[in-house]
Amino acid sequence: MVRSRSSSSSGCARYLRLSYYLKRPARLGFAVAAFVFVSFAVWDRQNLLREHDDELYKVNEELQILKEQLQRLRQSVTSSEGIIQDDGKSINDKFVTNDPIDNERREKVKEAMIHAWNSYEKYAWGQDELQPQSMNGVNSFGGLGATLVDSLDTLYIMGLKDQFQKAREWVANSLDFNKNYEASVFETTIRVVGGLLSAYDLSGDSMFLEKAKDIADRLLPAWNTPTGIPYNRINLANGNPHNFGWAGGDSILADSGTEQIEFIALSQRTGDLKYQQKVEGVISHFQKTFPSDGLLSIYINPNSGISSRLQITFGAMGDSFYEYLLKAWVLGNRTESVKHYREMWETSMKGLQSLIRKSTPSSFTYICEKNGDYMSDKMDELACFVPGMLALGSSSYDPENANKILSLAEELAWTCYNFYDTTPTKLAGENYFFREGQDMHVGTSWNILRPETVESLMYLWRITGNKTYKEWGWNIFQAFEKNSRIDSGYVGLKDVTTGVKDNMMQSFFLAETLKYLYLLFSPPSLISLDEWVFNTEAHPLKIVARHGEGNNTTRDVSVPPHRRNKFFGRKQGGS
Ligand code: DMJ
Repeated sequence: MVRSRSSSSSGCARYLRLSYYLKRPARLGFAVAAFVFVSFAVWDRQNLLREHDDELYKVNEELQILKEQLQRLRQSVTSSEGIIQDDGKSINDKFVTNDPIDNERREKVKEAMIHAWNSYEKYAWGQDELQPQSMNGVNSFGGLGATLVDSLDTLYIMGLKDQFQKAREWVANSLDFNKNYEASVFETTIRVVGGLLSAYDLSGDSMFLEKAKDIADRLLPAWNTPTGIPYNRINLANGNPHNFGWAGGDSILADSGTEQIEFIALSQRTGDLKYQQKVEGVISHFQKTFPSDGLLSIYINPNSGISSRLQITFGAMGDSFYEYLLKAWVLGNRTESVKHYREMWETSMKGLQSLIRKSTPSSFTYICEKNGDYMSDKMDELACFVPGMLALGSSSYDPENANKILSLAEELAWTCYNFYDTTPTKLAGENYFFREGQDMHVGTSWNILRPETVESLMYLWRITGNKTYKEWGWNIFQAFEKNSRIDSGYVGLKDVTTGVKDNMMQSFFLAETLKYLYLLFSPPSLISLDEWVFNTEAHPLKIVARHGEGNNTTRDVSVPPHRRNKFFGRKQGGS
């Protein structure tokens, strides 16, 4: 038995010896064939598994897109019962307040929108902006129907169904992006991509999404730089990007860091990650060298990533970069994968606090600008978006810091309101200087119908419940009615101290100023801040979970599984 067991084991062992095969070529041939066959079978199976993995990934992505479309369809059914089917006189009870004064004021704002829209329709239909005094249109953005696209969601939210429908037909049949025009990447993104995406989110009409994709595809080559920081202008027809001549070859901070939420939203809605990857590359670049105060110069070289001039501001050219750090986190459902946006934003808010000063004698809180080491006591009205941003971001701090941030927001809102209240027309100038013993005084004295202060009032009222903010908003609205309304639309003022009028109805007056005022007198459930995030042009985008994510996962969704596997395989192999 013992012998026979050992002979049987040595019988098996001989198959492992090379000499066994070398003795007979037939055996060798058979062994090689068997080896090739088995290797092929294993390789083929692994390939099948990988393909299966890829397929599964694609199916999951499609499923996610279908889910989102379904969600939007449901929403548009709700909307057609509530918002859009409405003729404006019988808006769904859900969106009417119990307060007759609010309702009356809201109707007044809506009437202002109808007046602005009718004027645009009559004198400038399909053009970028209306010049109300001369009663003609101008194509200040390359002929992309800026006012029309910027107004879509405002019309929708206000229940102006016929106007929305007519504008929708123009977008479907006449909006053509194939223009030999050097477009601003920033302006085109916030107004056109943002406006179309918001119209899509509200209505569920996929034509808007197709159009948003078309224009975003034309903008994408702007991000092809060594650092990923985009050039700020691009030819819409041939895709040649470059920077503004006056910026000496540099890119501008706000122009380069205010595309995140539109492009991430576009990736979420199309399932194509290329948009998200481009704009997130910019943030990854900044993240590597983010300063401890989180404040970046408004001039950055897109080739080297270096800022040769240190100029810091929460006003023109800096503003919405900080706004989008917070809003990319909100749009990303405040999950782990977008945590870095929140962290960067909180760092920048520490930096912001280092720029805060108080005026004398009245103790108005204001935000300085910084040029090198020099602090300038100048604040743009543009920086009046800050109170709203702080209020929006305040709730996720610990209670002590939340209070501190909210108090700062309220102090700054008081200053911004006084930018309006202290002028003879009760409309704010473009910027203000603060001098020892003299509080604030107007610097550049025009008013171009900007929204930032009423935007902040809307956030502050929603977040604190303090009705004073509604009163301030109403006063500002009345000042616009008194000074800016003419028979053929709304104009800005060349000078807020004299009331002399200009000849331009800015598209953001319809997109932002009137929308925020309307929402200020509406219940907070209308475009709830829990479900929507406003882009910097006041276009609400629906908050949806990022692809393949639950609420608190850390998975990197920008890399499909087969690529992750390959990368992991290479690392494991040590090569
Ligand atoms: C708008 O286009 C946007 O709000 C932008 O962020 C700043 N400038 C105007 C409004 O003032």
